This record gives sequence, C-alpha cells and structure tokens, in this order.
Amino acid sequence: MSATTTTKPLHEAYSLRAPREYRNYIDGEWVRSTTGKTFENRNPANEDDLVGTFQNSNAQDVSAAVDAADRAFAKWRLTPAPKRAEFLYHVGEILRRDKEKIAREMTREMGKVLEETKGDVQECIDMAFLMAGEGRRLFGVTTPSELPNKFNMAVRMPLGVAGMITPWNFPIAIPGWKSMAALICGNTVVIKPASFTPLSVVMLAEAFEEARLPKGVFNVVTGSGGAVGNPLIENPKVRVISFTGSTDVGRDISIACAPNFKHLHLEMGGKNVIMVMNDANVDLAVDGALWGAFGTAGQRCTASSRLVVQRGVYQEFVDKLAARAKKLRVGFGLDAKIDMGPNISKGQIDTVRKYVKIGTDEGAKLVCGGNELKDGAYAKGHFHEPTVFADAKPGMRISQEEIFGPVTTVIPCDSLEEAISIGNGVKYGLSSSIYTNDVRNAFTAMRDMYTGLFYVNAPTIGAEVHLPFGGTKETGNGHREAGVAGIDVFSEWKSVYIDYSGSLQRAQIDTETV
Ligand code: UN1
Repeated sequence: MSATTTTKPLHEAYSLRAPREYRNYIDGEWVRSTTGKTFENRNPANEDDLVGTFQNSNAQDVSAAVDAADRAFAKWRLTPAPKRAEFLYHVGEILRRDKEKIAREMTREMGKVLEETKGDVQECIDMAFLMAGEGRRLFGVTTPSELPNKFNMAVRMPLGVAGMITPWNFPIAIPGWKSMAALICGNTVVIKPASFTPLSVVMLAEAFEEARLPKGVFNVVTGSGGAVGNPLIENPKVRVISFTGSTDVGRDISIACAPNFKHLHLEMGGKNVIMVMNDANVDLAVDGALWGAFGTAGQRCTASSRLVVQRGVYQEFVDKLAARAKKLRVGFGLDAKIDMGPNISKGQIDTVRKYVKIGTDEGAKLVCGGNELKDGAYAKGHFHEPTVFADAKPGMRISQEEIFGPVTTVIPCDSLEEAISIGNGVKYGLSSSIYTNDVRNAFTAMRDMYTGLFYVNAPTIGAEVHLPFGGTKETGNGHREAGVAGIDVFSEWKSVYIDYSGSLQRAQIDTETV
C-alpha cells in the first residue's frame, strides 16, 4: 500500500472527488440541515483523508423530507407503473455509465476493494433494471367468484412514504434494493444512510436527479440514528420502514413501530455456515471459504464465519485455508493487487480484537492472523489480519456471535447430521452452504438448514438480486427483500369484487346457483 503514503492529497493521487460539504436531498433540492452542523466522513484506510462533510441533521430535517415525500406521493402513485419504470431504467443507465467512478468513491469511503465496490454498484444497477421490468408486471391475482356474474381480483397498492435506514457494508446496493422496489410500487422514499457511507447514497440521489425523477419522490437525510433514524421511524406519515443492520437495533425499531402497527422489514445479523463433507472438493471449499470469510473483510451479514468440516478432510482443509489466508494482501482497496481492505472503523477493530481474545481464552486454536495491523502504511487506517480459529466447539462465543470482521471459525464434525445440527445451532438464520459431491448430502442439507439462503458448492455470500434475500430467526422478521418478495414489502393487497349481476348476491349464503 505504498501509494497511500504519497505526498499528494489522496484524492488527487487516485483521481477522486475533492473533499467538500455535501447536503441533504429534500424535495429535489440540495439543502443544508437546520442544525447548521456537519459531520466528517473519513477514509477507513487512511483517516487523514477526508471524503467530505455531511449534514448533521435533526427531526426538523426529517419532517421536511417526509412532508416532501408525502406531497410527491399524491402524484407518483397515480403515475402509471411503466412510466415510473422509465426513471428506474434511466437511473440504471446512469449508474452503468458511472460505475467505475462511483465504485472508486465507495472504496475510499467504505474500504472494500475496487472489484467488490464495482459489484456493489452492479447490484444496484441490476435492481434498477429488475424493478423497472416490474413496472410492466406488478402482477396481481384474478380468480373466479363463487357467484355468477361477478369478477374477483387482487391488486397491489403502494403504502405511501417509505423510510429506509441503510447500512455501510453495501452502501449503494442495499439502498438500491430497497428504493427501486419501493418506487416501482408507487411509494416515495426517505433514506437515512449509514453515517460511515453517506456519499454512496448521495451519489444515488445524484443519479435520480439526473434522471429527472419528480421532486420529493426520493429524499436523503444524513445524520445519526438517534437524531434522524428515530424521527423517521416515529413519523406517522411514514407507512413502512425497511432497515438493514444489527439485530439489537432491529429489535428497538420493531418495538418503536409496534404501537402504530407500522409496516416493518428487518434484515439483521448472521452467523453463516459452510459445511464441508468428506466427499467434497477440498480446494474448491477452501476457495469458497476464503472468499466467503474475507471478502468485504468479513463485514457482510452473509459472511462465512463458521466452517464446519468433516473429520476425514478436516486437517487438510485447515492447513490449506490457513496457508491461503496468510497470503492475502491487506491494504487500501484502490491499490492494485490488494485482496482485502480495512475494517470500517476503530470500533469495529476493537470488536474484532475482543473476539480474538475471547476465542483464544475459550481454547480455540489460532492458526492464522489474530493481530491488528498498525505499522507503516497501516498506521492511519483500521486494518486487521485475516484470522482463522480452528478446533473450535459449537458452543463457543466465537462460534455463536456475529463478529463482522475478518475472523472465521473452523469446527470439526463427524457426520452430515452433526454438521446440520451445528449449522442450525445459532440464533441467526441468514445463509448456509454445503460442499459435497453427493447429491443426497446436498438435498438433505437443502431441506434441513433453516436459513433464508442456501448454497451448494459455493460460499454463503453472493446472492443475486432477483431472488428473495433475507433470513430466519433473529436475522429477520419474516419478510424478504429483492426479487418479487421485495415488492411484497412495499405494497399492500386490495381485493376487489365487481358484481355485474344487477341483483344483490350474498357470498357464502346464496350458494344454490346450480
Ligand atoms: C449484506 O451482507 O448485508 O449475498 C448483503 C451477498 C451480497 C449481499 C450481502 N450480494 O453477500
């Protein structure tokens, strides 16, 4: 990571935006917060590098954004869905044109390597096009009536203003998943982006602005969870909240939404498992485990943070994984040949360090990594070595709790049944995977893993946008985003009965029709 030590300002060395003050996007205008205060956003690979300052907003700003979204809803909901789709296609084209530029800014703001931030933008593009296509579908149901000369159907209605609280690990993909689905259904949007990655959502708003989305349909308010997130959740004009983040925060949001029965979609923690069977291709499993555990520096809800390996291939797997993990090159994600970027913050590094100590104290064997990287070019960032614990027990805290960093835990097992039982033996249920060449193992695990996502011969990460995304147990609250399931979050059913018989017909009573 020599280039980060350049004497030029980092944004000049890497052709990035010069730091400046960014504003909220409310009612189609870029406006300052009424607080007059801003907060700083810095590069997690180099804290000397200021990405920009962002509005430290409050409840008044949220209220202005929600009012704008509420006003815009009156017209947007009546705009034919295929016309709404035109805006989404346009945004998709703009994002495609600017993909590399946007991804570079995202790597600077969030840390993951450029290939991955390009993938993140691609997910947003994919969702824009998928949901634009929905503009000509948004399928409802038609079904026969039990009575003659009567027509029955169920149609989807928008809800109104949709509030979104989005995470920093997929800073444009997840805002894209949520907002594209909400918009195509006819809702309007207010987003509070994570304070580590507000620029990514500002760039999405810039794309909507360029696509000439009507004023007030898409709004962004930056600031803290307490000052912006809470008023958004509590605002009675906001009809649905979609949140991606930790299970603890999700629980609080759930409680806050309950008194008003506000619709709520939650996407929370994970402790995902890769199961490796004796008959697996071990090299392929090691490839998958490396990518699943250390992609995004382990900061994915879907990260492969548990590796349950059958004893016949256990030692080979552990040795190969540790050897490969040691070779991963850690650094600034815009430098060529870097495999893994920093963690998002000092706080996240502290969490990783805490769990490395917990794992060691619990008696698991550290076979790779275990240290924060602080010297030389690492001094200004939040770096940690890729870390592998082996010989862990399923009940250990490192096998149970979400770490959200570059740490994975290998647990030996004797059979498929034991692997499945260990795999399911956590409070989360997002993603799971099996490496096997035996179709019976694959289908048994597919049936018995109680997770929202399941993979065969692939790691636990890498979901595609046209399938439902989400998890069971403490990962979610029964909803899914992405795919057609995303439409369900942002629409409500209206069942419609049209009686053209000209006489009173009583359902369930006038049954003698033949
Ligand atoms: C997340 O970690 O919050 O399946 C989302 C994946 C990505 C999305 C991850 N497509 O890993």
